[in-house]
Amino acid sequence: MSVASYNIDVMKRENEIASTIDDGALPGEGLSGRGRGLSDLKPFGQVPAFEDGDLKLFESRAITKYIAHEYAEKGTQLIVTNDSKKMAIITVWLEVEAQQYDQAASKLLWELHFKPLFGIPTDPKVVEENESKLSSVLGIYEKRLSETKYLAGECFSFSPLNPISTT
Ligand SMILES: N[C@@H](CCC(=O)N[C@@H](CS)C(=O)NCC(=O)O)C(=O)O
Repeated sequence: MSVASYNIDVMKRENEIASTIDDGALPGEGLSGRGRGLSDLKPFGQVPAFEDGDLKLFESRAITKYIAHEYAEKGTQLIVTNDSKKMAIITVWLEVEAQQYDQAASKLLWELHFKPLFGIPTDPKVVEENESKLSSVLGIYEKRLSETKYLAGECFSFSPLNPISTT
């Protein structure tokens, strides 16, 4: 299962949704998910892609947000629908994950985990740079978590779930 698909799997488990997750690879596409077919489902050739009836989605964060809304009444409550301010705070921490945490963490994952798996030498400069960036982001998470129980406030939401796959 790809890193981005893992987020969706966690979200589905939290909402107790019983369905299988399809990482989107077709025979011949290999691990990359690029290649023939499914171009309407994954226009950038990346996985995951997601279908629910006539709805077709790509981008893991859009998919997890949809699942949290669509299945809000099922399983763990992961989203606030009736309070704009709480929703805005959840969005802030989702953006922090996408724009700050993931930028550094996914580069480290590539350098320290995937490159060695593929026999590609790790670039120590990229590692050093991104360890420093990640450390700053984690410092901000620590400060936030000393003030509130969860990143997005006193209630659990799907904000802390997205970083799991790269952690
Ligand atoms: N922003 C996208 C990123 C998706 C992504 O990076 N997918 C990777 C697997 S985790 C992929 O398909 N890589 C193969 C490629 O780019 O060819 C999302 O969150 O869905």
